[in-house]
Amino acid sequence: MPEVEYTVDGAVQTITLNRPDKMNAFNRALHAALREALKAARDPEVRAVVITGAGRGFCAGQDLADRAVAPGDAPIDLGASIENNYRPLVCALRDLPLPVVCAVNGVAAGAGANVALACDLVIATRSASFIQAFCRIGLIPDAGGTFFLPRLVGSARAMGLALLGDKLTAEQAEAWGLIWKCVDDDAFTSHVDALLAQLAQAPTGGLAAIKRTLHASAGNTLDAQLALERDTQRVLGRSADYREGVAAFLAKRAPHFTGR
Ligand code: T3D
Repeated sequence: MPEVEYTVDGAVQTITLNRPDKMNAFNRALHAALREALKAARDPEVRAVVITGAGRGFCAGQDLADRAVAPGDAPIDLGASIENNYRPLVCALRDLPLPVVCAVNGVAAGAGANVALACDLVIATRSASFIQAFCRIGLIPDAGGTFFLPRLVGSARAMGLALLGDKLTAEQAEAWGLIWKCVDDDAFTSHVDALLAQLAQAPTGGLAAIKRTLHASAGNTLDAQLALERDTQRVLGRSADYREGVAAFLAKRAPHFTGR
């Protein structure tokens, strides 16, 4: 059974983390397969990506059974795990010039929670939850957690989540602005499908630019950001999708974007 399954339907690539008996925890094989899937998402036919989990959980973070850390064992280099696996994963999600939706179908713990937060839109079932489990085993929130948490929910809530490792329900996560939306479990699939259909028909280059510029704002001054907006709008103004959007508006018809 492959650790990650991916399929393309129309312009939507669906990536499923597939170790359900281990709550889709990350081992080396799952990391490698996920990297492969995200590479495949660069196919020009793909215009939106969704990542979800098989079974009742989304992802329980690092597979702790992979770690030989009994007292007396030689210490292991977790830095290498971050450098070779989690860092490239978060960068791949951020750098993909497409909207990436994380469809959190159940618990998202440890790096599983933060990989979700590295995606562009997070939608979760009402029964899902988010757990910064790292403090329970003497680690810090990785996979971008120390970056995303304070930016998304502010430092008081970020500290509380990271220091206490309590379960945050999807409903609370939405109320706090940690995720985009929490929806009833029985409406989840149809909600996710509709979201993906909308994104896949949108002006893909424009969405990629929105993603890039919003992310860039975290490290920019206002002046630098205004310059980036000018330069980005200059490029987008030359695109076929911009011309189509304006023409469709003026003709009072639905636009047909090609992603170019
Ligand atoms: O090491 C490095 O590379 C550094 C990077 C670290 C990144 C990290 O992610 S560190 C944090 C690791 N994750 C955790 O600490 C979370 C551990 N899991 C849990 O707290 C709970 O399992 C959950 C809250 C996720 C789910 O709880 P529950 O009660 O719904 O399910 P369960 O019964 O605990 O788990 C179901 C099965 O999945 C179970 O296996 P079994 O007994 O049926 O054979 C359980 O052992 C397994 N499982 C869950 N999480 C992990 C796991 N197996 C390995 N690693 C896991 N992280």
